Amino acid sequence: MRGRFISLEGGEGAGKTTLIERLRQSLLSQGHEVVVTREPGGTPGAEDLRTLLLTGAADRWTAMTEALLMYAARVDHVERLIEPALQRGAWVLSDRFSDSTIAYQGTGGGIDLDRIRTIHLAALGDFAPDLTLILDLDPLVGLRRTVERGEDPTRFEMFDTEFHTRLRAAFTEIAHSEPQRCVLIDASKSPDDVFEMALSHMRERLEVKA
Ligand code: T5A
Repeated sequence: MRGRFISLEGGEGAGKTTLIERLRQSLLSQGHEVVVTREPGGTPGAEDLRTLLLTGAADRWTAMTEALLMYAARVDHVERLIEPALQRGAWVLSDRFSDSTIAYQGTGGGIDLDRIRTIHLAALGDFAPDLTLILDLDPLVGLRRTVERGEDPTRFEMFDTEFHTRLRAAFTEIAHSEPQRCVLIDASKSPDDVFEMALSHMRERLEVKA
């Protein structure tokens, strides 16, 4: 039986990595094979592209170059990791996927969203997650969480507050426009509460038992 593909989306520091680890444990305890991955990245080639995308000056790339690099990485990721895992029945949890390109390079970077959808269609056809959990959080709270973590900021974390505010609206819009695939989760709650909300959506939509 084909596995399930779940993507996690949201602004900076919304708690995706934290939630993914809990979901991984929960799915493992049900006996599933679980593949945890991330974008940009997930395969050796895509991780090389990640370094190009996330390091250097904030204006290193234009939004269209970013979108094309994201898709170059994504095709490698889908063809070499995600699709083979789904075919052998694994559950794939990806920290970001194509909605991030719509939000960051589209709404955030000013590229017409239909141009991004055209790139997606050309690169991946109608390939899409079975479920997308969108973590909704005030961008200032999320950015503060990333600062408190003490790591060097990525290129995108250096973009201004207005950019990050547009991202939040973009993710909300995606959730409202595709309710059959996406759910919006209040990420200002505790990690336990966020996990319970995510699990409850998975039970409802993907027949998860735990
Ligand atoms: N990008 C990506 C694009 O521009 N276009 C694209 O198409 C794609 C795919 C990736 C960057 O690439 C951009 C978007 C990103 O800027 P990244 O470093 O992977 O870069 O950045 P993020 O995906 O934003 O990952 P982060 O690690 O910054 O955030 P997470 O994973 O959402 O948050 P997490 O779990 O690490 O938590 C952050 C901190 O908050 C705490 C955690 O302990 C941690 O310290 N925390 C909570 N605190 C309070 N309450 C909660 N509920 C908490 N949950 C976590």
